[in-house]
Amino acid sequence: MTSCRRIGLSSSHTLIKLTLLVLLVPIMSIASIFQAQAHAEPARSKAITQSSMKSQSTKQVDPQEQQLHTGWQFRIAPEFVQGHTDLQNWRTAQVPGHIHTDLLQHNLIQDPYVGMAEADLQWIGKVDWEYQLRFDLDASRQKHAKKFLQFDGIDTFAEVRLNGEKLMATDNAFRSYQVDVSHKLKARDNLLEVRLASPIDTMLPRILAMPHKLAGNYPSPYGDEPKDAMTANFVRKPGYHYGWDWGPRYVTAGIWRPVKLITYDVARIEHLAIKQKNLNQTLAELEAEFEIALAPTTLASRDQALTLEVQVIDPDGRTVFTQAQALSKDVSINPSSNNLHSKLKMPLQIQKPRRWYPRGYGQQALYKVKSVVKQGTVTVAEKSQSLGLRTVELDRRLDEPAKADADLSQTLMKKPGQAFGFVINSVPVFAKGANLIPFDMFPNRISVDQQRKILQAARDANMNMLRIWGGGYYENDDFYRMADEMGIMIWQDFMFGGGVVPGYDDAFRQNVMEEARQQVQRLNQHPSIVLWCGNNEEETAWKDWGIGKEMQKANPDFAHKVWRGYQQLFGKDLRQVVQEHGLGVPYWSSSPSNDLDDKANDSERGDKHYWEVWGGSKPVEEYLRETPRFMSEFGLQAWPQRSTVDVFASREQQAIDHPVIRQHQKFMAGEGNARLLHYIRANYREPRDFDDFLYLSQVMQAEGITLAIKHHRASMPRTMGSMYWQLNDAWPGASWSSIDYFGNWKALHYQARKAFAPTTLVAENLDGKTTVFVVSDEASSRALQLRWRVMDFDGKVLGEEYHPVQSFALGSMKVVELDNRKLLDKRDPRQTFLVLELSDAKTLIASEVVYFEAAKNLKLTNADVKMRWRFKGEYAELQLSSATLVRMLSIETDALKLRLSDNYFDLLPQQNKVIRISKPPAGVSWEQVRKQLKLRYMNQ
Ligand code: BMA
Repeated sequence: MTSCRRIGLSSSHTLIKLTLLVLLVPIMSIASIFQAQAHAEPARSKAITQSSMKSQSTKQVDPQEQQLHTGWQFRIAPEFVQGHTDLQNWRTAQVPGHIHTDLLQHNLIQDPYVGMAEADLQWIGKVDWEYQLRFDLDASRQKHAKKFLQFDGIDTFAEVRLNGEKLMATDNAFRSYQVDVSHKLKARDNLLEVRLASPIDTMLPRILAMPHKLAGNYPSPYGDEPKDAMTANFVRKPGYHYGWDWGPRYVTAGIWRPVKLITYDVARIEHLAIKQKNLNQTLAELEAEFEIALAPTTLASRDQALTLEVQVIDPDGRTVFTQAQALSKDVSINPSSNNLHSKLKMPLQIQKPRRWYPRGYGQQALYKVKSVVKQGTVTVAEKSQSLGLRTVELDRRLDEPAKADADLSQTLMKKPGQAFGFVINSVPVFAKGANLIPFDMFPNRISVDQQRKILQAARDANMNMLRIWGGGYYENDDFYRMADEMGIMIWQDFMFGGGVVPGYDDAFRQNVMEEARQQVQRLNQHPSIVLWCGNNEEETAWKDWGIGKEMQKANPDFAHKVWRGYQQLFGKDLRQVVQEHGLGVPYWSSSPSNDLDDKANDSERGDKHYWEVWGGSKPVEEYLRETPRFMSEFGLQAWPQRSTVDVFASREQQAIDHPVIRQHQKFMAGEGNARLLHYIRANYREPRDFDDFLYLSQVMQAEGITLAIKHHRASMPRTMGSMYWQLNDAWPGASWSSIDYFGNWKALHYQARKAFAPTTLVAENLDGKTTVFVVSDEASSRALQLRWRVMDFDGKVLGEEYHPVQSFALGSMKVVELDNRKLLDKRDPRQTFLVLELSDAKTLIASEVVYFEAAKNLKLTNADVKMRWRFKGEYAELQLSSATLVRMLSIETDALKLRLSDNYFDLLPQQNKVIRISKPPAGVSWEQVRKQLKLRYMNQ
């Protein structure tokens, strides 16, 4: 059974047929598109990213670790050879990697992102695979007393053997597994074997035997698993691999995170957690907690004492604290690894500490804590960690009863509303951002540079928070390190993405707890992480989508057991892990929720996912009537630009209802385009052709989402966050993202940058009134000036006023409410508009344009946009101007991959707008840019 929440408008909406376009460009492979990518991207030979590409990671190399990444091979498991004889021989494999990308690397399958590949590739998830590595032990490591094999991530059901002997079985892709192999390794020719079982078929017998199934999210349309016996919610594996409403179904398998050999002779620093005891202007009092594993030989030789030396280095590289302490010989056995270990606490102090702030609120000061274990004067173990000092609180205050309410008894009876907002270093921070989904179906082929590009785009759009959504995976260390450096706060979901999970099953919960402990311990030093959240939409699915009620009807006892299991896992167990290991970061049981309050998705309390617009087909203006405490999800779809569509569809296939296009539109199995047309038709025009459809979908998305963002910001402090769904894409296709799979900005991303600007103007046109607000995330108030003009489309000013305003620090202020009828003064609303500008003594800070009619009703004249070029070597300036108003001008550079300082804007009559354009990639001349660049706008 699946959820039916976002269905709304019927699919009976007739799709328009578009004239088939002439085939101009053959389908490019994902590979060649990547090659044509921005010059910053290194060239790659295939869709597959070579491991060498990932070398940009700045992570320090630990001398006790050796990566086991070269020399792996793969093949299909012998029992599955029938029908796949071509796969029975060993071939070179990429580790870390995925089976799909290995098959693609050897041209054994078609590109999973191109055309209609999906149905044909489902068999990959239904067979077993084998990986093997032969390796010698480095001479330097042979003599080490302790040797461990560590897999940081195996996806998912694996049996691991070393030299013929079974080492372990795994069943959780989010866990790291470590085995002691001190007595199992040979000097030469070790054989490490990993057999990966089909995730679907491993689970299926168990699910089929259940009298009542648990509702999952997206059933497979391909028959690889029964629609009423979904396996995904029982498996600790990225949920989106099983298909989502923005991505394909590829139930992949693989050794997807690093494999290491860890060896040492004396000691190893396993964990370091730095607790903040007290933080004020003059002093930071910290306590470093070490867990140090010791080799038995170390204990035997009590003659040479071990010391731990710690050094704190400030953001400028100066050592500001040092401390040494003898290592106690009080050791215990670590139950999870069976290692001898010693726990040690050491107080640290930093005078005049510099704090870490989210972007826009201060600097991202990062200290470094270096620790070494010494035996005499010899360093035997070391560990470095960065440290950001900051406090995080969740504002959960109850609303005070409304004073103006005449009927006191009514007021007292009403349950008070309850805030949800982040307070960092005692400053209430309005969260501006978006939801992040996985970067790829096969995440390991994404390089650190590609991750950085997406994070940088978030930062460039004035965002300060991203939510790592629960249907994917926990990101790698590099990602969080970059978020720390950029000041992007991270709302981290645990990996539960919708669909009921068997929380009642003790073994399942134990498995999750170990995963959670590992992940929280791995990530707790990152100041960017400001929230751990139990899951995505599981509570609301149970309470609001009918899942709980249906199960209650079918089997009340089982329903009771399932809900109890939910409360145990998300209400207690995960909360406890975060309390123990999260270093003070708050826990929230589900998004949306009020942390297990009666109602899960409440506009008065907690965080909100609002999908009446899009899912419920309500008009975008409804965003102005929804004012929650924290908007953690809302979204509108748009298609990516033409060059991205070219990757998977030929020009002939590029029509709204073509099967290839529908295959890349996952909302309601291809019906999402009807929903898009519904919104485009409501406010804009009928798309003239497929290109126009792409353009209008982006314009619609940008204007709709920024309407909501601005409303949320204007509603501060009642509303303290605006996080749209979704920032990025996992493959090239239609989705709610503002950046496409290749990193290209959609219209929304340009407009979100303005809507999220530190200080801006908001003009809400609703019910015949235009209400103007000034909102600001700046720490102090400023004297500003507001000017507004009523104009016609030829630029004639019909009325003008100036108002001094004092902006409100960290808040929103209503400046004026204007009556639209008075503003218009009987003039035609179809050719009159309002321009508002906010400036300080010197510069224009923000501007807003208000129309009194939907774009489709405006009497736009056929504008003649003048382009004037100035070439400056490294960049060019393009000056755009027009005598009359140009609505939603888009500069289309398509496959050229140029960076533009702005795009998708209204060009006011007689305005001169200068756009800065980055230098084209090697091999493309400015002359070509000039010829290929096209303008598109609503007037045409
Ligand atoms: C949100 C998410 C996803 C989904 C998106 C669009 O609520 O949590 O599950 O992809 O909506 O429907």
